[in-house]
Amino acid sequence: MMITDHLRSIVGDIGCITDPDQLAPHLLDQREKYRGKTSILVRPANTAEVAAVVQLCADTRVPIVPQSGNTSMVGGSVPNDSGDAIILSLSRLTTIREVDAANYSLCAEAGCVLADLQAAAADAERLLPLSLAAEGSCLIGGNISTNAGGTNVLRYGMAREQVLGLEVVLPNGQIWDGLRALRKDNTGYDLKQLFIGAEGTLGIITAAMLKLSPIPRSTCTAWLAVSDPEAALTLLTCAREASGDTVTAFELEARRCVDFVLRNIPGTMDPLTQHYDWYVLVELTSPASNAELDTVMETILETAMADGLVLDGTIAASEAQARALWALRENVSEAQRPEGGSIKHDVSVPVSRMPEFLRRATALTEETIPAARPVPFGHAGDGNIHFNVTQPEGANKVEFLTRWEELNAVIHDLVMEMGGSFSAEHGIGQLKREALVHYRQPVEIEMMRAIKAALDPHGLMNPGKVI
Ligand code: FAD
Ligand code: 2HG
Ligand code: ZN
Repeated sequence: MMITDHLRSIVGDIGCITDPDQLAPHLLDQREKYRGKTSILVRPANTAEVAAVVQLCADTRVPIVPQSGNTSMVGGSVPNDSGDAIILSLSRLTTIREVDAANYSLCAEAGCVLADLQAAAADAERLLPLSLAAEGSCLIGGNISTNAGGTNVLRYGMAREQVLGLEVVLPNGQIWDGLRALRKDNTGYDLKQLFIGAEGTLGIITAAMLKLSPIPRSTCTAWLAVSDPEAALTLLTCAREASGDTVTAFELEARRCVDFVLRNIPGTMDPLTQHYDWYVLVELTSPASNAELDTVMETILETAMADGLVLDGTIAASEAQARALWALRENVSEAQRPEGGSIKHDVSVPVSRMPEFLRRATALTEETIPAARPVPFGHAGDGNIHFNVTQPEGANKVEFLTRWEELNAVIHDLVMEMGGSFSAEHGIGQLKREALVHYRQPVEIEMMRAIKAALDPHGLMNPGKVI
């Protein structure tokens, strides 16, 4: 029997896609940088079927590319162009197995859409804090496999900090049930950490026990113009102190980002009459219904305006207004597309050095590609800047993108010199494999290779990614 027939006997016709037209969207990454090949995508219906597929692939030495929402920013979820690998999609594992409100935990299968899990937590009057612009299409298994960040990291941490336990199918097809719903469990190595952020190179996550938080009952969202990133940094400290550390989001963006959004995303509006160089979106939240966060924000702003940190701003008076302010931030990534080619840098530095980084990175970009347009934005409260650089106006996109590695090297060298990271939240995938070996210490690479060899001795799990 051919492997395809074997796979079909495990997952049935409904779980097999072999039609080239249906396969096509699964072969192209969302940035349209990598196009791979495969002859089959399998969609198992449950953990037992995942395990049977993985065991068959282990026995026959067929590589597997796990795929969730295919929103990876680093080409992690598409196969290479050899056509050797199958795609294993988790999209049919959609059961929420348990919500335990008193334990502040939720157990869900890997194929649940992040936004659906946020809604399920909210139904139980709890918060699943992980939040990112792709939340309507990314799946929780993909989020955990990339250790996703997003807009609430400042307060709640990355995906890793929201995982209490995992169920994983190991590369030999064994099922590991690590779905413990405990806050405290010091019993040997914390094995789940191996799979969080492993980008599918060590096993397949089939379910997760997630940590929930109290639901916010008071929220205040403000859109503020600041003179420069230094002012933003001072404002962050003031806001954290004056609000009793209730700052949940602190997102920075340059004027060019706002221009791109207003120009390219229908229905968006500039809430301020004048133009400024820099903006921050600040959100305060509290589980207390009487937290009076608008008053807290107004007090923060009075002082910040008197000190010249904040030049202008608006506080959302309704949920609809808050959503409109968020649209100015969440659409920046999408708004770049119509402007042509974009060379991306998902980097972090210590929060205290973020203004220095922005100054130096902008100057280096001007030196390297003079008319290119820096589009810096991101999770400034975490020191994570998406230092994206859009092509010069009217330039040739393909020609501009040939400068990708050159500009990456300049910006990544700067980041490393400043004690930062060349991949803050998007991971390594195919895009940053060489950078990983270049920038991480040999001893770190050795440890990573040892772990990979121990768990996946035949190198079948997402080959060509990460390590
Ligand atoms: P995929 O893209 O399908 O997969 C991601 C990786 O995990 C791949 O290597 C894949 O092989 C592996 N994988 C997938 N599922 C499993 C599984 N069940 N078991 C083992 N391995 C698996 N990221 C951030 O961190 N912060 C952001 O703010 C952010 N914003 C984004 C905004 C937009 C508009 C887009 C398009 C992407 C954004 N991302 C962001 C990038 C991306 O990492 C996240 O969207 C998300 O975490 C990926 O989830 P996914 O379901 O699409 O996974
Ligand atoms: C965001 O924060 C995402 O919006 C996307 O991480 C960043 O497009 C990008 O580079
Ligand atoms: Zn981001």
